[in-house]
Amino acid sequence: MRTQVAIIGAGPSGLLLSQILHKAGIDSVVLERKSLDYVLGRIRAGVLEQGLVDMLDAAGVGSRMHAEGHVHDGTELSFENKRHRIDFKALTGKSVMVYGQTEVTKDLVDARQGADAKLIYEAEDVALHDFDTDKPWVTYRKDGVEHRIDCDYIAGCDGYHGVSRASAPQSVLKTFERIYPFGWLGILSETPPVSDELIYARHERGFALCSMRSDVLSRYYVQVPLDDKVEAWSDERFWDELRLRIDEKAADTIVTGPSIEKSIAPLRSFVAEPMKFGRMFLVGDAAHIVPPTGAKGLNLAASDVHYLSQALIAFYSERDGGLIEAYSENALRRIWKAERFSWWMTGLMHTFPDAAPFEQRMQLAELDYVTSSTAGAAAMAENYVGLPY
Ligand code: FAS
Ligand code: PHB
Repeated sequence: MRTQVAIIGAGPSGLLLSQILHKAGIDSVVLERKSLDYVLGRIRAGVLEQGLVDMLDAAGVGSRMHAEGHVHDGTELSFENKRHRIDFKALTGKSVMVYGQTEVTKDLVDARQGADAKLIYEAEDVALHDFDTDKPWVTYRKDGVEHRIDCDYIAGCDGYHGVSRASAPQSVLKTFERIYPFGWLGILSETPPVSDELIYARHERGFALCSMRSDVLSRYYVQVPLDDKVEAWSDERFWDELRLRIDEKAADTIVTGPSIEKSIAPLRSFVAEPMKFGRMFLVGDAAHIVPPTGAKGLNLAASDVHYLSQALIAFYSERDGGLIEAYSENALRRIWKAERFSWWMTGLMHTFPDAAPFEQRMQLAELDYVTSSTAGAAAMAENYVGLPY
């Protein structure tokens, strides 16, 4: 088989890249190691920046998002039993869209399947070859049969545990990482959200987040120790702990119910540089991870896809390779600013086991500043709604 761009991974990065290239008349094949059902069963991000909303619209997959998603003009920071609203719209003129990553993935799969795209699920042992030459190729096994795909470029959209970054020359690859001393226990429940907007809560017992997927589907998180186990958390224990960490008004009005999904995710900051190795590119979680506190993970994958798709379109339409050569530098400039914001917001809202009383006071002073200063609130708001591409 031959294609112009071989895409490894059918998460949001791989599917969005494939759809945008298709709209530009560029052929791709997407190789995914899991089944479609497995990919669609993952519960992940919930907040879309305007940049991603615009990309989904341009890719022709935004209609259900606009019909079912919720536009949020602000968010609430809760600490010392009081809620403070950060008014994105007034401070930046922008909003965010609350619409689950699972739904984005479903919309992209529907669009790709509708265009008879070559999406190959349960592709085993994907391997990348000769991407340091102008004739790269990829191999994989499907139903016991080995296959080869010759291509012009390889897009490694295969996430943090994928094969693409592992295939990069390790002597060239540089990584930067911070592992946080806690995780997030998240649940999904078929209950009405406790508030119209998200509530980020800082409490001495630990961070909590009240989010949602729709008017009847809520998403909640509490910070837990790194060695905690989901089995140790009954629904009742979760709801009791969440009530202790959010403000009294929310605790008194929250509607609880059985969890339909419950899991613990670790938190890390991670960046791999560079993001281009010959004719192979790293995209999305394959190149970087952020703690979900700033709601940046999915949105950073989108801006990588923006830079790479623009570069490939310029190459195939005008034989201009300039943006291809600049891909890594362009993507990393935005990535590092989102890494900084995610690290800052995580430090602001979580309790750190080894934090001295002085650091705890610094957290409260920073929260007091951000919620009482227009400049402080604007700095948070412009990062949360998404810095320009
Ligand atoms: P993904 O990891 O989504 O997709 C990579 C795909 O490649 C997967 O389908 C995988 O199966 C496939 N793959 C891997 N290795 C392969 C191989 N060798 N061959 C073929 N295919 C291979 N972000 C937020 O903004 N907000 C959140 O609240 C949030 N919560 C998260 C919770 C969890 C538990 C996790 C893990 C992440 C969360 N994220 C969140 C981040 C997440 O949304 C990612 O940023 C987003 O999925 C990135 O998309 P991709 O780059 O496509 O990577
Ligand atoms: C979510 O709804 O899953 C969500 C929202 C905002 C975050 C993290 C997760 O910062």
